[in-house]
Amino acid sequence: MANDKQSFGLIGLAVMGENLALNIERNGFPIAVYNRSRDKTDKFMATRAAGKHVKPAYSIAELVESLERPRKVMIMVKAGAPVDAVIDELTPLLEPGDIIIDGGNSHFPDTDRRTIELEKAQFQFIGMGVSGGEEGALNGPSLMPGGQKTAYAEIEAIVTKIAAQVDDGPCVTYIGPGSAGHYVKMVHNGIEYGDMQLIAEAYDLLKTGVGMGTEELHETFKAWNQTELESFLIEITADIFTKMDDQTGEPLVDKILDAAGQKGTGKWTVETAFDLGVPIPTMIAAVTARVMSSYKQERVAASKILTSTTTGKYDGDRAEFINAVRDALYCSKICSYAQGMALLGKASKEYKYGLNLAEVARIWKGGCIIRAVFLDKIKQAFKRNSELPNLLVDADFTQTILSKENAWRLVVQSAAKLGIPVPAFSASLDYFDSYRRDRLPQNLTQAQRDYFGAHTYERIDREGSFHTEWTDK
Ligand code: NBP
Repeated sequence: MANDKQSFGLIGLAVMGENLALNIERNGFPIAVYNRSRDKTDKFMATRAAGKHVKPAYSIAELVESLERPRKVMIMVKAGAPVDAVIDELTPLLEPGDIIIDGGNSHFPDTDRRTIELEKAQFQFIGMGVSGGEEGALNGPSLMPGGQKTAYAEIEAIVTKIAAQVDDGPCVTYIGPGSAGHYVKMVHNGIEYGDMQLIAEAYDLLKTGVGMGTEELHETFKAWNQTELESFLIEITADIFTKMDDQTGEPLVDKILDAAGQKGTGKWTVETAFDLGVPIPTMIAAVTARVMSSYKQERVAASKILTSTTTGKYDGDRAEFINAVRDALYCSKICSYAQGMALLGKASKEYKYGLNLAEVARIWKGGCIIRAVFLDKIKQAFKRNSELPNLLVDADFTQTILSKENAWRLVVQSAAKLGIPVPAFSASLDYFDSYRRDRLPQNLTQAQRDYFGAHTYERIDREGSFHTEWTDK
């Protein structure tokens, strides 16, 4: 009987799958779940899913059998080969018109390939970015679905209910065809890398340059969360400074090894930016900073050789400098988002995604890791002008950044003087300084290329391509 069937199927009961399943069930959609290792399913059914409208399946065939048509099956497993393995197992059991949703962090070229393969087999396919971690998945993530519009129409009722809800709607929208959803999620993660690195640099300046302890750091970030910087990442940063280590009674953050990993999405964002020729120096700096941090042993050894004469302490007006760090963080953040949105704009044209950047900013306002009050300003900027070439030239952002520019320069100068690395702050300032320059020194680069390789150059005063014999030889 049709009403015995479940509305939705989910494969993969790790952190994200479990929480999404509970979110979907809580919103009134009976769900069937399957995990490759049976013990996870059993544990889930015996604990968090107990007494809920969750039907366990112990084979993919059993899962498929339990679903109403067109079937909607979401795959929430590790990105890469596991997704293909699940699709291969799933497709012989499905019927034309059924919908497969890949909710993991799949690399967008994989999503394009799967879209073609699955469309050929008459299945509908949605590549959907999901952001918000464990808590978001359970209580309302930001969702970035891409693929066939007809498939989106089939899942719209579910995704609009389970997504985070903000003042201007649910944090989900149809992103675009093919890999549009996974592309936008990838750039979201690149921006997340940038935000996290910028906050880490502000922390270093306040800790090392100003001499703040964790209590004052907590108070400072808490106060910053009442300003234009208000965001999930600033909020959790303030919280982190209050957590004491159970074993030593000292601040836990000071006991954590300073080596961060970087998984696929940050690197992929950098790669695609180079492929499309879009400058994203802040995100590149953020990925590089994580890579550099992983050279812990070498850094410790080098610290004993490359001893510095700088004191590491700022000797100017303390309160003024703290405010300047906040302003520098905000200006750098604007540059980082300007880069991310410019990358999305270029990708939209190149890959024919048809992205609505105001909508992208809107669905990031809640649920996801980069959620912030600031995203509303970005939404407004793209609403004012959907063809805005860069956020920096939106009147609102121009005014903000120019009003804080001196503070930003003070911070980057001071960091250089003190020997505190601020790769993302300075990459952002360089981005600003390069973008606003009507003439950059690449005329010299072009002259050099023509000199050694006869690469030719263009002139500023005449049309055409020119070559010069630079020497008499
Ligand atoms: P993981 O990325 O840790 O993947 C674990 C799941 O994949 C388990 O259910 C595992 O089954 C299953 N799996 C693997 Br591994 N190989 C499989 C195969 N060949 N066939 C079937 N199942 C297989 O889980 P996650 O952290 O929940 O993330 C899921 C996806 O969501 C990933 O793409 C991730 O990048 C993305 N994501 C994660 C977060 C987050 O905060 N964790 C946030 C946003 C997006 P098993 O139990 O049998 O080993």
